[in-house]
Amino acid sequence: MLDRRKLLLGSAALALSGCKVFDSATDTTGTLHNLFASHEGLTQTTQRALIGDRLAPEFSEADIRQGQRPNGSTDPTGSDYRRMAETAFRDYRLTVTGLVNAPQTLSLTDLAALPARSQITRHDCVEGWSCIAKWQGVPLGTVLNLAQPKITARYAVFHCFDAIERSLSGEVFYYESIDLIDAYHAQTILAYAMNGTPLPVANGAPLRLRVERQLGYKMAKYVHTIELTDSFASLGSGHGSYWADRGYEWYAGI
Ligand SMILES: Nc1nc2c(c(=O)[nH]1)N[C@H]1C(S)=C(S)[C@@H](COP(=O)(O)O)O[C@H]1N2
Ligand SMILES: [Mo]
Repeated sequence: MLDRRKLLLGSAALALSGCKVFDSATDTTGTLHNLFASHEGLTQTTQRALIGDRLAPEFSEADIRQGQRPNGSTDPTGSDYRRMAETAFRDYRLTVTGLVNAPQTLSLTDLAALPARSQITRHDCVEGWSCIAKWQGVPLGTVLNLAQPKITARYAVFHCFDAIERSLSGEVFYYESIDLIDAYHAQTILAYAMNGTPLPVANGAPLRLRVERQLGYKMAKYVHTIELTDSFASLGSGHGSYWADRGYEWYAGI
């Protein structure tokens, strides 16, 4: 496992060094340095100790130089998803379930009625590109409070509409998770708008996670269910996320 991880991270590093970074004017050396540092043995605990409650940098409208580059799944093909997309996600519902006292089913109208937060932040993909975009949505903590997490809850798991992998043994739908420290961080939001328009399908419509102090793959798009758990032993192969199950870090701090 460790060797496979080293191998993968080695190829990520190569991809980074050979890649034209999208937002080259914004502190690329810092980004690259932090990426390497985070993958070279700094544990989650050490990163947390260094980071504390720090906010990710926020930018101004003038720093938005291009659209958010779509990556990973960009057009889920499931028939339920397609039907909702055709009617502007009127029938979309977010389910909040698991270790909660008050499970929730929320429409986009319900979510839009909650206090919103807007932030202009930089998205860093492990492949070596970055984009600055404005994200608007509802703080995840606000939604979790509606559901009243049980004292035993430790993680928020995000289940997504897109089948990222298809094989003879079936479809694998994208999944991610964060701990409740990050879930309640001020900049962790469920975004329904981007750069002033409803979230495009390519970027995760109708609802995607923003967790600004971690890498892009943590920011689950096409979220339909948030499940609070105390472990992810029974999720995928047990590392807590689609990419973590394939050798990447679960805690992808930047
Ligand atoms: N559901 C889902 N979420 C996802 C992905 C995906 O393939 N499916 N890709 C991840 C990766 S690797 C990145 S960099 C970002 C890309 O977000 P964007 O398409 O808005 O740029 O989404 C992340 N979240
Ligand atoms: Mo990514």
